Amino acid sequence: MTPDFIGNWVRTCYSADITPAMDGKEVTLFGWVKEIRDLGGIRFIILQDREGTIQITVPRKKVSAEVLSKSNSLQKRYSVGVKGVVKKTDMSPRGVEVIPNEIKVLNTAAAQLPIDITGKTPANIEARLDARALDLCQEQSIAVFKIQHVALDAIRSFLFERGFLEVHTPRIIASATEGGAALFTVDYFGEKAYLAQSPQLYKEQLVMSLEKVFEVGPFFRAEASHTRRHLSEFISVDIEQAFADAEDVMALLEQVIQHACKTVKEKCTKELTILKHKVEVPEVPFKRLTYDSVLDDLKKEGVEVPWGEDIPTEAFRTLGKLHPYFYFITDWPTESKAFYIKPRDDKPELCEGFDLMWRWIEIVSGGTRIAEKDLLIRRLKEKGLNPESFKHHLQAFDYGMPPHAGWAIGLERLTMILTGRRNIREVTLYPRDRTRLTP
Ligand code: AMO
Repeated sequence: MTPDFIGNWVRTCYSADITPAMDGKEVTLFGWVKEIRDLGGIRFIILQDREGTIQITVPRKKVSAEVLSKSNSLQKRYSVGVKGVVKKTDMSPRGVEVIPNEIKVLNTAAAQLPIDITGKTPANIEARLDARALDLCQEQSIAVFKIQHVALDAIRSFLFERGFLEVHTPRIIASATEGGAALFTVDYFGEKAYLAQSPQLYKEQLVMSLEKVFEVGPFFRAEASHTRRHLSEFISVDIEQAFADAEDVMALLEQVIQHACKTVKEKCTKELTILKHKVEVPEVPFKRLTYDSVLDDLKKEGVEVPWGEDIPTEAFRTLGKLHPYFYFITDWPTESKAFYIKPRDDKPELCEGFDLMWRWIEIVSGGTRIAEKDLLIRRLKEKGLNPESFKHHLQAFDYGMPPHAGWAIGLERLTMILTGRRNIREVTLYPRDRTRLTP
């Protein structure tokens, strides 16, 4: 079948814009065939676009021979244009239908689709990811990424309004920032380079000039673990602020999270209904628990974590039951955090690093940074890192590095919370993990 040319057709509205009040109006729609139902004398075509669906009703005896033949040729996922008249009706779920005057078939689709796009027969996640381009056409998938878009837009505007500048730091780097184990190596013109795990060192250097910066972008971790919350490539929303400490950026963070939840709740009612999910707007300030108090609480629950160690996932699950919403964990042992986190002045065995948790999942990590060069060199050595590999970064500390602090939100993990999805792969367009490099 030769596809029709789009010609001079211009979309007048999306499916979701059509209301009974538009009765009698002519519209031009573009989209895809989602379902076809035949009732003898009438054919119903459910047309889907980004914003939803609309019923195209073809009364066989009343339409032209050409419209009839075009409508008979349609199959699921055909890409089509429809010019027609809006009709108010009690017979369709939305109270409206469109009677076509002209149909253009812009492209055809395979007769056998690898997954059921109506969502009636849910496929498992691997089958969905194998056919990701098609899977993303499902209304649940579209709802997930619209919510992510709205949340990120809310976060960006919030930061712009508070004077943060958006920056872009390198993805190809010469030394590790977040521990050496989880690095991907790159052959950089014969020299060994790495994919950035975070913008940590660059965002810190930028506070000397731009003072308040943020960056949204992909970062890379060669994660050995295959879990429902780890990816090899994830989107990080990073901020760094001069003349600030952990308390300042924690206060900013809880407002950012509250604002993102509020905006999604207000603007995404349709998407949340599709996903059968509710978003609660959290009250601020969030609960602040110290690492020591967390260990005590866990002990009471029969879970022992040796002091100084990171908290294992199983212990976090127990903690998540005790605190079923957002909470901070502060005052971590200095040893458990990265070299750039500032030890407390009064108790150097503890540091000014924090994590923001949602139930059992860590969604943000941040802290006050070390601004003093000698201390930073000492911490690098204590972590078994060679200061020589960090000489370009360390040099910045000779030029008036101000006290500073910052954090990074894992965008996919935030999206999981906002959409109620339990696997990070569902909220990632094209996830990369240990076993998946395609599509
Ligand atoms: P951290 O390593 O804790 O901190 O990362 C910050 C946040 O990013 C998300 N995240 C991930 N999401 C999916 N898959 C992964 N493999 C993954 N790794 C991390 C998490 C996490 O809380 N430079 C510091 C941040 C800072 O101090 O500013 C850092 O990278 O949600």
